[in-house]
Amino acid sequence: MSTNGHDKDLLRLLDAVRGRTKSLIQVHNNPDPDAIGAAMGMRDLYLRYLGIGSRIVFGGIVGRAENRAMLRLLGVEILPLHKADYDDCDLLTLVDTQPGFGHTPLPKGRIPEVVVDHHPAQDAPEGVLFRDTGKDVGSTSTIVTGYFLDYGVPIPRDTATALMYGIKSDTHDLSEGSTPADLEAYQRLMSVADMVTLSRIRNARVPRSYYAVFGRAIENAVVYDYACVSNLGRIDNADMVAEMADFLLRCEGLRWTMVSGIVNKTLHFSLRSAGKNAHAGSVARKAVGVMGRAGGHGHMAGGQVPLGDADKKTREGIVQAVTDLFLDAVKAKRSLANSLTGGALPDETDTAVFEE
Ligand SMILES: [Mn+2]
Repeated sequence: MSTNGHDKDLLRLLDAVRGRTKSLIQVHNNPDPDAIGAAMGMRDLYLRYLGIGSRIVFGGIVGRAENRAMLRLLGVEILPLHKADYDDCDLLTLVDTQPGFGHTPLPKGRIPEVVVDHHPAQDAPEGVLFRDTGKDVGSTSTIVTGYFLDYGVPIPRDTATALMYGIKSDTHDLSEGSTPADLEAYQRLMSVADMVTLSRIRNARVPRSYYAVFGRAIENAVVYDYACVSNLGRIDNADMVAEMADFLLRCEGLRWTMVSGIVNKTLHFSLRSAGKNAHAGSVARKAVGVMGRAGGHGHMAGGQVPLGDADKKTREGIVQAVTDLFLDAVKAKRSLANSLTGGALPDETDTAVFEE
């Protein structure tokens, strides 16, 4: 791909790993479409040029209905992390993540041979044979698409569909954080990808519990000034806090949303900001204080607070503490608290349309 100026990357990669026969491709826990798409691309390149199959492995779960549909409809075979045999692997590839990242556990001392990732580059440990990090692109799928495009390597249709979806979702439809390289990769993939399957992925059927979570998100939402906070209580899928934080941020007049929910013994929360220089990551770190961990970038961030065996009252206290620290960090006035939907409609349902 001419725009990224790294058109020898595929050659360097293949030179570094030639002769390897047992491949594991690991993505971060609870993988997203970008991680899955990029992993599929690496799998196909190894098959084509090294003649070897790969197992795609990760920990956690795939929660979002769209992501589950992606695996199903594109026939992606995956191996749960606990079944990965690192000893019987001479080619470990990390995709959409890097060594040392908390959401990508590795056996102690195991150094991956290959690292391909678009997040800010960390120092790689010695022993990494090929590293492609630190490029100014919005997704790992863009980097992997580049390997194909630079040498005119045909992209299998399912993989093109996955890479396209990966770029789309990591760049918010090619808006925030996207670069010309993302757009070029996306456009080139369009002619190969299966748009019908992509649409079926994006409109995946969801369980009724999905709507129950929406109901709770709206019901429990309190607007303080320009910041909206909602706690979902117990949920079975941590991805929902991010999805609801996005959903609520569309409300006019809001600059911040924070949505939290409890999965097993952990409070998960997501922050979203509509502002330009929002520093959501630093707000998230202030919101957890010393209680847990948090991270993120400009517009979006998230965090977790371990709850242990805390009783209901203690759990509520922790949610309140996170809320208070968040409102302080974004300087929202508590005196202007209101329910999200209060006063938004006339008191009685207008039935005029049904009358003669
Ligand atoms: Mn990514």
